[in-house]
Amino acid sequence: MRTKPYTRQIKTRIRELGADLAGVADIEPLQALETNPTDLLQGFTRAVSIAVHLPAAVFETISDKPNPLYNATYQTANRMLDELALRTANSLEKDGYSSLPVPASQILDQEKWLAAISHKAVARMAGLGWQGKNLLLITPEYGSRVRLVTVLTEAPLAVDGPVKNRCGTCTQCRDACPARAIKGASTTDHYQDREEALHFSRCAEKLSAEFARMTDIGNYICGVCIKACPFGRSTASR
Ligand code: B12
Repeated sequence: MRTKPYTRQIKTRIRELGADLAGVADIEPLQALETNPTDLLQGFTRAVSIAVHLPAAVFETISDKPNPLYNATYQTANRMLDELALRTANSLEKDGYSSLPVPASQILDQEKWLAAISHKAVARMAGLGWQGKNLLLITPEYGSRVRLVTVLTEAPLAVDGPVKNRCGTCTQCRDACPARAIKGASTTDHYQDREEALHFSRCAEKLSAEFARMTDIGNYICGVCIKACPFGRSTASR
């Protein structure tokens, strides 16, 4: 198996299934992440990060809180991502490589707000974008208007590297945040913990105690710091 042509073939397959971005991270640096279960990464050598973008126009319908239109798009993107991850894992398995799809939006620890693994950390190490001041993954193509999923695999794929943070002096996400949760701190690689970038409890409480209880929402969503990011904003709404 020649690594580079096989990696290109896998990425093409993922895009043909409907993904907008795909990259490959080495598992080794990700061992430092808290995972659930703790041995989640055992036996895997690579993590494939897959992104689906949400149209900029959807975010233009948001003012200072989520709305049912964004909620529906959020749910469709999660379904697409879970399907993309499953199809990718099955396809890699058919090629002879054990592979595990990690759900797009499953919270396993409700007290600490933790999933099986951070898709943002995987995506950053897979070169899809950088971790912005809003703590989200920012891609050059779509800004934060992407949702993410991860496939852990033992397939011998060529690794992509992190890209440089391009937030600079911009503070538009901090200024727009309805919970005043974003501190506006900069990082060259990634924040050491969530508190470095956010007043974390303000964000979590706003989404769980207020937005999720709104009529026709019922999910932990917001979308305001995503809308505020100038990267990936459509020309029409700039
Ligand atoms: C729990 C959760 C929440 C909680 C807690 C949020 C939070 N800030 O942690 C609540 C409900 C509040 C929430 C809110 C939101 N969420 Co949310 N959430 C998750 C979920 C399910 C788990 C996150 C998790 O376990 N974090 C653990 C912490 C420690 O990790 P982290 O936040 O990624 O940050 C650390 C690492 O990234 C690390 N890191 C980065 N690079 C590297 C590299 C290495 C080598 C290492 C060791 C570490 C490292 O540095 C950070 C600080 O420690 C993920 C899905 C998933 N499985 O990832 C979605 C997810 C993070 N959410 C997402 C989104 C979009 C949102 C909202 C905008 C809501 C919405 N959809 O409208 C807000 C944004 C809040 C914000 N600005 O942070 C998207 C982010 C997409 C993107 N472009 O980045 C995700 C990835 C879902 C998805 N499938 O796309 N969310």
